[in-house]
Formats: sequence, C-alpha cells, structure tokens
Amino acid sequence: MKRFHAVALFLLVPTFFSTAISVPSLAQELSQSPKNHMLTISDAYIRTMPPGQTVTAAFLRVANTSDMDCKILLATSELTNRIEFHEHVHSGGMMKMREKKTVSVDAGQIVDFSPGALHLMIFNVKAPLVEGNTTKFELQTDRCGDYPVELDIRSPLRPKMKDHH
Ligand SMILES: [Cu+2]
Repeated sequence: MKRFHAVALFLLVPTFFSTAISVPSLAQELSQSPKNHMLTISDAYIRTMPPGQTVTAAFLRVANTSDMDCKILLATSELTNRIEFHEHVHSGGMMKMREKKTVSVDAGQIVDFSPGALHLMIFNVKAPLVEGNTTKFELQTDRCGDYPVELDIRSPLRPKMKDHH
C-alpha cells in the first residue's frame, strides 16, 4: 500500500519529473530503504536487579506516526538471548504474566510498555546493570523497520527520581 501511495503522489507532482530520478527506480528505492522513521520510541528504561537475580523488565513508549499498521516481532540485546513481550492478565483473582509473541502498533497508535501492564521481560542477564548507565536494545518490526533503543538503567526502588524536576 505504501508504495502505491508514494507513486501516486509523485504522479501528481510534475516537478519530480524534471529531476534525473525516474519513477520506477524511485519506487524501488522506497521499497528497499529502511523504514525506521515510522515509529518513535521514547522513555525507555530497564530495571536493575537485586543481587543473584538474572531476570528483569524494561519499559518504553512506542508511537506509530505512520499510516501503516505494524507489529513488533522481536527485541534483541547484547545483555541476553532471550527477551519476551509480556502482558499482565487477571486470572482466578490473581495477576499473572502471559507472553505475547508480537505486539501490534497500529497506525497513529501509542503503545506503552509500563509497570503492571505490557512489558519487556529480560531473562539470563549475566552482566551487571549499573544504575545511571544505559544499555542498547533493537526492536524489529514486520513493516515499520528496525529501531535501536537506548535504555536508561534505573533502580526499581527509585524509579521516578529522574522524573521529579
Ligand atoms: Cu513479565
């Protein structure tokens, strides 16, 4: 769909034909170029772990500013080979976590990964997470490209300190 929109737009704008770029090569370029401007990722942080723990959680906001629905398929990090998307669900009066294989971020939508709700669960973390430092993830999507994410490392005991200006 996106490619058809782009081509249709150029057909309506004659000035583009005065450039050296032909329509077929431009369309090809659009379909092959990284689309990593469609999502805006903000407020990303990961929690430090108590001594002896190897599991932690990370949170961020994803805003889809494009006109295309997409899905987050995978999160990767040098910290681990296992990051899952989890949501909290009420089950028999208990709050439980359930894995989601993908996370949909529809056109124009904002999806929050936040404590007590949808979150990133990070397993097998061996390197220490030092509060005040940052670490990097990458989010891979089906149609919106791939995104590097820099996460603040925060203690869960003082998660809001940086927000108190
Ligand atoms: Cu979880």
